[in-house]
Amino acid sequence: MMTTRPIDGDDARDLLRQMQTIRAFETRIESLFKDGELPGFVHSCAGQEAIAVGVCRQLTSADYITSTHRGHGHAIAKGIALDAIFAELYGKEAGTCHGRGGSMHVADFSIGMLGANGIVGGGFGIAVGAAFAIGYQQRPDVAVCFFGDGAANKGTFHEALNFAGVHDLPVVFVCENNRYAQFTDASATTAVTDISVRAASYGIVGESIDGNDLLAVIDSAERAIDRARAGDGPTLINMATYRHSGHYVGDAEEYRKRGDVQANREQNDPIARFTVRVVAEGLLTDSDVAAVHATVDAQIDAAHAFAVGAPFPDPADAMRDVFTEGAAR
Ligand SMILES: Cc1ncc(C[n+]2csc(CCOP(=O)(O)OP(=O)(O)O)c2C)c(N)n1
Ligand SMILES: [Mg+2]
Repeated sequence: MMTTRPIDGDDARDLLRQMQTIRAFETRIESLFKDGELPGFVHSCAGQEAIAVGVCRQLTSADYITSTHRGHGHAIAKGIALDAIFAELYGKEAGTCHGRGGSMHVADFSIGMLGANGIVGGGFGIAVGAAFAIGYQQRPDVAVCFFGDGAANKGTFHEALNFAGVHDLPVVFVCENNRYAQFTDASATTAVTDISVRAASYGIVGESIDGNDLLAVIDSAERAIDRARAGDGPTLINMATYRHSGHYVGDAEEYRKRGDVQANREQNDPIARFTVRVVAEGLLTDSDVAAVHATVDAQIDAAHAFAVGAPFPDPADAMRDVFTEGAAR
């Protein structure tokens, strides 16, 4: 496994900025939700930022991603406007889905973000359909399906990976293996710890990596995406990670040990690990890092203020966008 891919100072700054943007967004959202300021339901991806950033770094806006209920990081890494995702979570008209989607249904087709999804395992078929369309249209693009370890036990996983394998589709399946599905440890629900071993059943390439090592994520994603673009078929990647927060904001977390959570936060934080590394290698200084954090905080403040100040949709428009143009009513 190559984990020493060379990056320069500009790369390091940009990668840190992206991961920190996701972390700061999630931290802010979590506190707003706890304060009763934010409506809906929120699942934080804090702790899993390296996967979203490392994978989406290899993608253009013509490539597709499908996401999960824990999808803010994927949307941000794919390039969604911060104002628009913040407004979406507030249910405002300026949101990416005009406030109709909220946290679990953020989507922005203009950048190839085909949607977060409240249905666990709901992204598999969408990603494979998108990859089939890419092949049919003979485009050079790829589709990436982000999903959790729990979703890997859904029937849709088998159907989608088998179909993708049979048709050699340009799709990459990225399992964010954070060791829990809702309130259940993976050992109680999943017969293997490495989801990528299942790739053999579908005649596709499987790989397992440390998903909290950003550079390992970049290497692995690059290999898989290059393979898909070259017409060499799908890849299933198991990316080991850990979620810092509960399943959702407000989870009492009785199913995991405080010490384990603390140890992962302190020793396995993808942002801290990356920061220590790039500072040690002389790519960034401590003041560069502080400047990135300050810039990100200012952007989150601005997006938050925009979302709070933005108007709600007009109730008269409640049925708008429910039916497509010309559909029977
Ligand atoms: C079809 C379906 N079944 C059950 C649920 C309830 N549910 C929401 S998240 C979740 C666990 C998902 O675990 P995993 O795929 O590992 O994702 P993670 O939350 O760890 O990111 C479950 C069972 C759901 N939303 N949809
Ligand atoms: Mg999980």
